[in-house]
Amino acid sequence: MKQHEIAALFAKMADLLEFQGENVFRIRAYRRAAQNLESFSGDLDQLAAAGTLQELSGIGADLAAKIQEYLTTGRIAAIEQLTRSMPKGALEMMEIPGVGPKTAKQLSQQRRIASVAQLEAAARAGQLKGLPGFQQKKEQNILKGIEIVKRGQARMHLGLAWPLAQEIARFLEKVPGVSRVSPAGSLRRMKETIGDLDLLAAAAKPLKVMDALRAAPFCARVLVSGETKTSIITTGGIQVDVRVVKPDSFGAALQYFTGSKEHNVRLRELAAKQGLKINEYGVFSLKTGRKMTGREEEDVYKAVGLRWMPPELREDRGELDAARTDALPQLVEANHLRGDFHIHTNWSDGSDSLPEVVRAGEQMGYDYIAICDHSQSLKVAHGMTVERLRQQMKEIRQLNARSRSFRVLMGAEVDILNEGRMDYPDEVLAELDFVVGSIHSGFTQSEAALTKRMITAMRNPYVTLIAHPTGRLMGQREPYAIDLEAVFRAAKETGTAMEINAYPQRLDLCDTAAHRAGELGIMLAISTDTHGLDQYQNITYGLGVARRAWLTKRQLLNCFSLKELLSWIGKKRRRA
Ligand code: DGT
Ligand code: CA
Ligand code: CA
Ligand code: ZN
Repeated sequence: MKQHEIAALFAKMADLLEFQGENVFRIRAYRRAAQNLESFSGDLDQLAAAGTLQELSGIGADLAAKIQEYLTTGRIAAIEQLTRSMPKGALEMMEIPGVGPKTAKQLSQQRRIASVAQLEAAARAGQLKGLPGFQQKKEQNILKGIEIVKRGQARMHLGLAWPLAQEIARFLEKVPGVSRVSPAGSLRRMKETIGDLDLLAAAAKPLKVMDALRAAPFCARVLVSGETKTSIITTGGIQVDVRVVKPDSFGAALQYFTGSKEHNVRLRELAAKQGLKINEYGVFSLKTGRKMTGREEEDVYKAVGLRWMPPELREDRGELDAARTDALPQLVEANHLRGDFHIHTNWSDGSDSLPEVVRAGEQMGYDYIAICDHSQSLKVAHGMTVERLRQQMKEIRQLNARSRSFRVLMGAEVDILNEGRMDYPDEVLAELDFVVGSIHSGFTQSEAALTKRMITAMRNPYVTLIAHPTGRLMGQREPYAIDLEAVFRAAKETGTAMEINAYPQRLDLCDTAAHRAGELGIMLAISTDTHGLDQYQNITYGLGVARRAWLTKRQLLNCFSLKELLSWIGKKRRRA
């Protein structure tokens, strides 16, 4: 499997030589050798031992010596030396799609460009046109290439990272010799965005796992690969770090690589005070150096006198103190959830029919769902007129007549219009079981105006839940200006619930806001805003936010039984 690493180095060598303006035959020789190595399926170590590396197609004495050097030392000195001689920024520029060695050379020698940022500025200002062979199109291509690189470096949302991590975990579990696999890092903590994916495996022979990983169908590029860690770029352009440890260190490694870094620093401080050292291999006595434990994560915490705590809490937000005083919350769990609110069908902008959506909700194992299609003003989403809403209610009543164990609540996602008026009259809202209030327009209003608008809606006795309270769409739209503290006070006062919208680009409320809401004693609800059947599964991400917010099942409307739920909704209505 080392052939892939050497192939990558040879390809880099070709680029470096081209930058230096070296002999084209030499450059071509490296490129060809890289390609041949890439498709070689034998054992390089064996060839090297037999002294027959030169029998490989395209490998002469010089390249055979370099392969031998890599096999024995893990590096190729000539390549490192050439890398050091490159002008500042040139290597980074060569990573940009559309910028090869020749262009990078022009840019750094003729324009003294020394970073990607400088390159971007020059291309935007149209300053590259004078270079030989440069047309305007090339400037545009460079800007596009920079965009692609930046996107690759940007953090991805959970909806992308989670399924990929599951796929890679399943792959690792099937590698012979692997006894345990777990996601780690920010993904295991269910952070709303993920920098890179981290996975951990236990195996007696880690190198075998590394070999399998480099040959995996989802692996597009190998960044580094050694005894304990392999980093790859997937075919989808995502960086994945996989660490493999011996089974008796699995718990310690899992604790370490789950993080967060801040949590780990705190935990290690605590350990040091007790004469202990914690690292990724285990818990050790500072005095004797003896390893005390490390197989299970629980043992690591126990060694410093703490209870195990869920990864979602490990952000250095007071969880270690809470663990010490036995004040950790009993976090909400997937099997506590009895229903989902805020579900769309093809009566507005959902893609599936009411019966299909209902059946899928039942298959989620829920006791109830609330169908909440859009209201009349939201024309882009085919908002329903009062007449259509009443037709839908009729169909829901018919569906309910057929099932005793599952209840479909008649609801609507009703626009909160300017000034806080609702998009259906009160007598229509009164016919519904569940009303979601949403702001979908006028995002540019002042903070004062938006806050007042939302609070006015919350004073309406029929509004059960405020959907996606800040309106953010990650990567697309910032939250609108709203005074959440004032909104939360109104929620408390009026008995209105606040949503944790589980759609991965929204996750709105976010973890810290939901935590604050929980602290103030406000009822919350996780809902998926499902527009297609597979989106019911997004509940996982909303659950992650709720757990990161320290919430328990008593604080979430969708952990209530149907009876408790209806009574909770009725309380606000009766109070008015
Ligand atoms: P990300 O990838 O930016 O979303 O965030 P993480 O938390 O996944 O961070 P990452 O991938 O850099 O590292 C994974 C874990 O490894 C991290 O959560 C804690 C641990 N770790 C990494 N670097 C350090 C460090 O310098 N000190 C300590 N104590 N732990 C570290
Ligand atoms: Ca990570
Ligand atoms: Ca990482
Ligand atoms: Zn919606």
